[in-house]
Amino acid sequence: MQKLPDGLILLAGSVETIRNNDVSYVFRQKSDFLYLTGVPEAGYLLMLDPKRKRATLLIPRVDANHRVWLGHVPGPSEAAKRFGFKDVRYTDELPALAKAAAKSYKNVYAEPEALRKAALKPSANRWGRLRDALDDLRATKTEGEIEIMQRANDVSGKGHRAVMRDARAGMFEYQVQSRFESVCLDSGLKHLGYPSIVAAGRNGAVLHYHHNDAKLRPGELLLIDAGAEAEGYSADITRTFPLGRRFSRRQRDVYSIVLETQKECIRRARPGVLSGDLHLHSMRMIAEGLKDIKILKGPVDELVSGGAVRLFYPHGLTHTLGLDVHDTMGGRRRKVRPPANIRIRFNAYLEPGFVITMEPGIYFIEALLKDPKLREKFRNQVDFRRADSFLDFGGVRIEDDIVITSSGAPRNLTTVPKEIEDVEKACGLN
Ligand SMILES: [Mn+2]
Repeated sequence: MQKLPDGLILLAGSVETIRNNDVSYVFRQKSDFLYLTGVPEAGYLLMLDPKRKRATLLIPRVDANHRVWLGHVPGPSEAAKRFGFKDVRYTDELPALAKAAAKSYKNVYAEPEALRKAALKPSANRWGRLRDALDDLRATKTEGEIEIMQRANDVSGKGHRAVMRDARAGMFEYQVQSRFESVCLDSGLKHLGYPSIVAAGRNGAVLHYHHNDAKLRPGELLLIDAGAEAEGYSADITRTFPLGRRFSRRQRDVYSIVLETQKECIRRARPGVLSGDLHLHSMRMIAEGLKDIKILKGPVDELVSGGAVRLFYPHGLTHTLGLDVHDTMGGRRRKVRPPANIRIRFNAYLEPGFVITMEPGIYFIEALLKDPKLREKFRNQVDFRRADSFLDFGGVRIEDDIVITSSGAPRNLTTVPKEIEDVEKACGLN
């Protein structure tokens, strides 16, 4: 209301989505609506009237039949208490309420769906500005939000530790997934922030692998990227560990490059630092490391600017995290030019209260390494014969969730083992 004092503000929550016949998809509230209301129920609306400093929560009017099938649904006084609103009305009252309130304003700031429900004329609507205001607000987390995100991380971390302890050759990837997800559900977190990636061996080189149905073989690496959400706020954690008690020599070599890169980028994640510069730095460190193990050759600057390092590290270092696993960045990213010639989605000056991931990786991706055009283009910078010998390796990614703080040192929400000896200890049984 402070950001948009000159218009009526309307937002719609999610409604149930039919999967087939009378079966719905699992319900997930829209992140913006959850952010402003904390309401996890379907069919709600929100009206904010800045001049009168009034927030009205609108709840669906349900009939007895609905209660027969779905049980208890809060009425107005219960919703007021549970969600902390003084003013609660039924959604079928919205057109009359909105029409009266809109008389005091020239503008309406409404999500298209909410505008339709309010039966207001679209001409005065400035949805883009509401979108931007919400993005700005959501980009910086409060202490309370960070506490919830710590809980999502703690529970997800427990799941990751259980996976390290229990995963062993002979199991299937979906059994590892089940181990992780059962810990989260068992701790009361019913939803994941994104589909779990459980990738053994060469599947680890598929960035958004989702089949999760291969058998785990001894000596392979297992990469698991998984996080649960608490009150809508997601964790986003990746670990890579050996199936078999110890990392092999080459697994250790590649893992160490990724780990050192990740730790250095976390150390540098401070207010005022451009996330694009961190990404650039991570590319340099990975190029350096791949030179050390004789996969890349030539000056690091050229490996980075020419794109050779991108064959092995083709994704971003970091993204914001919150109610969406790839969260909002506000208007901040539009104002900043990315460093060098790198193309990245998240490019903004870090601010206190940002929660971001830090997730460098190295992969041996057949689709890139076997591409004749790329082989020709990078023939002086990549030792392809050596790189080919890693095609069964898969990939390594290590990902933690970091809070940017005003005092300087970043706060790491993720507590899953990542140092080589700690990982080997945590994998003690497999
Ligand atoms: Mn991530």
